[in-house]
Amino acid sequence: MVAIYYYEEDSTQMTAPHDSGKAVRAEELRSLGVFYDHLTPEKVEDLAVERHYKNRDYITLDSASFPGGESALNEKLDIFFTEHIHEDEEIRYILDGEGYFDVRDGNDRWIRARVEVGDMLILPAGIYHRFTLTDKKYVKALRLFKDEPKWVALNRSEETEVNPYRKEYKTEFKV
Ligand code: KMT
Ligand code: NI
Repeated sequence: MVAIYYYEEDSTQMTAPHDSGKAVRAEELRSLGVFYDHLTPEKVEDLAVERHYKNRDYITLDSASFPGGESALNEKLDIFFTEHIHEDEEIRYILDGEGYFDVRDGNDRWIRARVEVGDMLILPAGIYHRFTLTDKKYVKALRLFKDEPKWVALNRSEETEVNPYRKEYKTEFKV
């Protein structure tokens, strides 16, 4: 089951918990436009139909099986952990292993969600976020998309501040 808390900056690696001890309720995530639920695979299929998620793929991140080995995985993780937005939802269902999703709250603080098997997380377009593995360094996830996969990550910059999807996100969720 998910654990949600304010992220604490410290000198440990990104895969360490960074747990400030200040818990965050799922409703608080909701107010940022983030959907979280713990679902069976059957319910995920219902949700995919309801929300018109037509495309999908599966991703496994672990150093033993990642194409190109550990260094390729680390490069990928550096990209995932660079703060960014997308112009589409980021929809993830955890099939095995664990991961951390960090999202910015309205005061630009990081909220960290540790997700594990059965956890579903949907990040709205325009929210600043990043992802990393836990110290177990292993996750397997289903990635769903409304239409064609939009992979582009727009790293936080002056440009993303004026991106129309970012602006729309800020207006809708008053952040
Ligand atoms: C992403 O876009 O951050 C990912 O796909 C990370 C792996 S999904 C648990
Ligand atoms: Ni992303």
